[in-house]
Amino acid sequence: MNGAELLVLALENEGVQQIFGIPGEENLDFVDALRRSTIKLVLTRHEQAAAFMAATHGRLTGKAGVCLSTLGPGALNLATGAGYALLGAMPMIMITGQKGILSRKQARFQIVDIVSMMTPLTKMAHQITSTATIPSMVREAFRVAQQERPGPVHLELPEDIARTAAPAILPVPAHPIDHPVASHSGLERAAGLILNAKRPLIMLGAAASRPRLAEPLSDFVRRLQIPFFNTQMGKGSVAGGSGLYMGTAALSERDYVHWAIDEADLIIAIGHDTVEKPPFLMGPKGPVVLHIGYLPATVEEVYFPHAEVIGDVGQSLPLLADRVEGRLPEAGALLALRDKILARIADRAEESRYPLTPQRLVHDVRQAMPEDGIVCLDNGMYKIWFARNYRTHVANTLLLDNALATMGAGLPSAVMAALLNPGRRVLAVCGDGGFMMNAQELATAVGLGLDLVVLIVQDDAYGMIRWKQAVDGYPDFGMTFNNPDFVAYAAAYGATGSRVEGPDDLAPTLEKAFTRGGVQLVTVPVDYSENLRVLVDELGNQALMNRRN
Ligand SMILES: Cc1ncc(C[n+]2csc(CCOP(=O)(O)OP(=O)(O)O)c2C)c(N)n1
Ligand SMILES: [Mg+2]
Repeated sequence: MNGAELLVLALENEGVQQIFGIPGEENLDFVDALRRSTIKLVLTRHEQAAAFMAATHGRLTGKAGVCLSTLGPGALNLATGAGYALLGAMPMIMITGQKGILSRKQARFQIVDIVSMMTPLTKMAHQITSTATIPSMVREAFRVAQQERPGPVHLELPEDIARTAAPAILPVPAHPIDHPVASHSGLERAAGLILNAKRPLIMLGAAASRPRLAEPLSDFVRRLQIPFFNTQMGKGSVAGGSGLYMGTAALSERDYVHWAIDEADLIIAIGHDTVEKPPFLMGPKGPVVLHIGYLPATVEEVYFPHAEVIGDVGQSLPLLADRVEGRLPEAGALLALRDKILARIADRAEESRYPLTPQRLVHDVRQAMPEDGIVCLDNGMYKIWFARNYRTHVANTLLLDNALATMGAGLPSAVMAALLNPGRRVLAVCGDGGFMMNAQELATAVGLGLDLVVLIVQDDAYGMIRWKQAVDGYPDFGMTFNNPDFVAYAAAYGATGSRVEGPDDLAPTLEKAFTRGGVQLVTVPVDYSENLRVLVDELGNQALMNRRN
């Protein structure tokens, strides 16, 4: 057995079923060991996409996804994916090759210091320098990647270590890890705050979307009957129509959901992670914030909780509910605002206009998606509209990145979601800018034989930046571009393309695309004048009126 075979054995021991990436010659022993293993090698067309796929595996399953690249250029291409997994708290292992470390037959050709590059982008980055350490290093890598707060880990395997004879060491078996449970005093303090609140509100943050939390969270909300809102990455974590959903905070202030936030005297923030664009801004005047998380909150200018319940969230929630359930006559105080908020959000959702308004676009996508369908967003202006307007009923059915907020992850994340959920509808929603950043992964999707629909929101521009430019009073400059013919582009990959050509055409076009199966590309033109009308004029005026009152 050589080092590469021992590494593959250790990965099998962790339950790894597929590795995404692009090998280089320094990985050939590793690839050969994969050939003789149970692990499938999924080739992508760019390492960045491989990292997005592996990270999404971690996000959706809690088990680290694995990606692979060569040294230098390939490893550098993983950097954005590392940042995505680090900020997004997604467990991922990145394995990269390197020239031999025991001699330097090619001098410095292709060598850059990848471990140093990865160090600030990961929870841990190591070069493997001895075959004997491989089993323990791999176990440690998965433990670190998967344990709260999850994130990426990098292992570099130099080609001579890969080829060196390895001692027959068994992989280190994984043992069950229980998270520490919240302290009695923390739970009592929290219960006291909740019992005293006159207008309590729950906020579900990014960590609330951990796959194992869906049930305890839903139970908690149902038992307390306190209304809740989400951050963008906390969307969909309460199952079913609870009647308690108050909205999603896609903006930091002044949106309709902030009517409730501004009225609340206690916000119970479950799993909030300050990597997200702030869902509300704390200031000297309140409200009181109770932070429930696996780890203490980082203290920020805009987030400095007054009390915390730290420990396994899945265990904290029932313990807390036991202390307050049935003793909260004011639990629903803020519910009076619910209808008003949701009605404002739904405004113009069914308006027939061509090009489509973002509201109509979100509405029609929801029509085409069953409750358990998964929508994976890239980054662009439409993300704000989906976060505000798209109602979710099942955990992790709207995947978006409000942490690194990188363009280019929409399609790769959807490829992973489709691979993991072959029976469910999966839709990638990308801008015409973001789609083109990893459009080559259409080839990966077609090669994998996936059923996947990609919706391109077309404005022939980097719309979000164009919008910011306008809002900040700059002249309209430099943000528009020419697009390829997306239908022909899809056909070139062996996928099928279609265009939405009328105001009422989107839902039926999506329906047709899902029914046909395979990889389907649908383009829809969008009218982004609503960005100014709603997100600036309407909400700006609203804020002024609120101030006058
Ligand atoms: C990799 C990367 N580059 C640049 C940005 C900055 N940025 C955020 S949104 C955006 C425009 C996105 O354009 P598009 O994908 O067409 O979506 P639209 O806003 O037009 O709907 C840009 C350039 C980013 N977030 N990520
Ligand atoms: Mg665009």
